[in-house]
Amino acid sequence: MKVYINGRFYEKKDAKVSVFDHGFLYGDGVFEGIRSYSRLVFKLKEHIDRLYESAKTICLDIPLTKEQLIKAACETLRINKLENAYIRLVVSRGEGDLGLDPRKCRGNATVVIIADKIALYPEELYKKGLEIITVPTIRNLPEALNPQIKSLNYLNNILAKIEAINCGYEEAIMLDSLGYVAECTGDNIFIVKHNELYTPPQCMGTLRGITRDTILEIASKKDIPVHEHVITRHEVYIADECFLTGTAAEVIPVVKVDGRTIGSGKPGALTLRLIEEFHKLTKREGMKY
Ligand code: PXG
Repeated sequence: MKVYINGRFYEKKDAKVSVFDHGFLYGDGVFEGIRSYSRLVFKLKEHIDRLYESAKTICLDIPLTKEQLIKAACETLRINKLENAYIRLVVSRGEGDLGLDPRKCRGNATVVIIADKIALYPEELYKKGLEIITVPTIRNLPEALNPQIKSLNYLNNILAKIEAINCGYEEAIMLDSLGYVAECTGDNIFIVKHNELYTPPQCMGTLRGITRDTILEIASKKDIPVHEHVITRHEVYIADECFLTGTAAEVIPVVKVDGRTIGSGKPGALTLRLIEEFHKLTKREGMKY
């Protein structure tokens, strides 16, 4: 495997950044997770735009133009001879000293691109559906650390993940500070009621997921009504169907939440239809490399 760091490719064993990098010392940086399917990078422009938006809010200058970064990401995929891949872009504040002050990182930001294969959940779970629970750790408040910033500070979500794992589950629902359903640790959540889709609005402590947006795009084309509306746990329990969306997990059905069976206890018809439409789109759309 070859890893891109600041314009050069390194073998995996030599792909290293300084322990004084503020990404390591403070989680000071931003990232994106992207997928490619059959040599097409899915929604690359959307991911790159979101990376630059995250960087803008934390006042981090990415030392490449969007076009240069897109070129570097495609080059990393080609050099690693990957057809179906997972791409991790990381931009950190760079090397500094032992102080929070980002001005101490005098050099450029550190840009890392890793391309590898991933399958987040075993294939059978996509057929059977996931069982998940609500956990005590709430999602970051937008006025504290806005969940729209995909920062290297993922401890909020990692704590929620640990709570789920400690209870024997793989994924967790995180609530917002008002007790509404926000999202999962690395995925957005949807429910289906009477053949209509409901998902929390992105202003309520939910990342505006690119897979989420893709589902909204498919729903609009297929005339499936969508409501971006606050959701309570009660509404999840009594939903006909439930599923999660994310670049890593793609679209995965949920069949049990906090011990309540969702709908029939099997992945729902609309969920399965959306999974099929999603995969059709990933085969058709994307940047060729
Ligand atoms: N919510 C959160 C908190 C996320 O981190 C999503 C929703 C889904 O967004 P996208 O744009 O991917 O549909 C995410 C995305 C990982 C990993 O390595 C996590 C994400 C993306 C890629 C990889 O666990 N999170």
